[in-house]
Amino acid sequence: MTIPNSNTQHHAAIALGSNLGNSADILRAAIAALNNTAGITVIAYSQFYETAAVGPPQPDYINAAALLKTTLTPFQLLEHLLAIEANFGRVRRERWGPRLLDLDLLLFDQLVLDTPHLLIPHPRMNERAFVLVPLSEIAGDWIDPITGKAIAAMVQAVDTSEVRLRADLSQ
Ligand code: PH2
Ligand code: MG
Ligand code: MG
Repeated sequence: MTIPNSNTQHHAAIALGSNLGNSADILRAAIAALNNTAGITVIAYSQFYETAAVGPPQPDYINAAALLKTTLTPFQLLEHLLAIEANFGRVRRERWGPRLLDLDLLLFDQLVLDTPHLLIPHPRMNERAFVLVPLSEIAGDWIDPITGKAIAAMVQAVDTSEVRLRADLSQ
């Protein structure tokens, strides 16, 4: 397996989520922070969605997705995502518990990567409407390298009834 090097441009897709604090402001600031990171350009981001929490009982989330162009490796990109989460005050407590900011790396070109610290594609994205609905807005044609299916087809296979567009928050 070859890890992409730093000389070339890659495309990456990420999921953004927050269910503590002013979540829409936090997501907007996180998108700006990503775009201000050397080696990362935000090409597009989705509208914001209010979604019922999956996992332990906790407040609804605001979720979105972003499409990046990057010269970073997947591991460097992950480090930046974790640093931006930390800058927004995230303290890791229980798994799947409430958070100020969660940035998950979903896809990186057509790479399939299985390491203890990083799995690409994100192993649960195909069952998560709160990931697939925003992602399908900006990357419907992207083919998941595991299933061979386009994101636009994958979103058809999940229950999207608890993912509500918040057009009012999405400017
Ligand atoms: N993130 C989780 C667990 N549950 N539920 C929603 N609706 N949105 C999320 O982003 C989310 C979640 C763990 O990262
Ligand atoms: Mg997550
Ligand atoms: Mg995460």
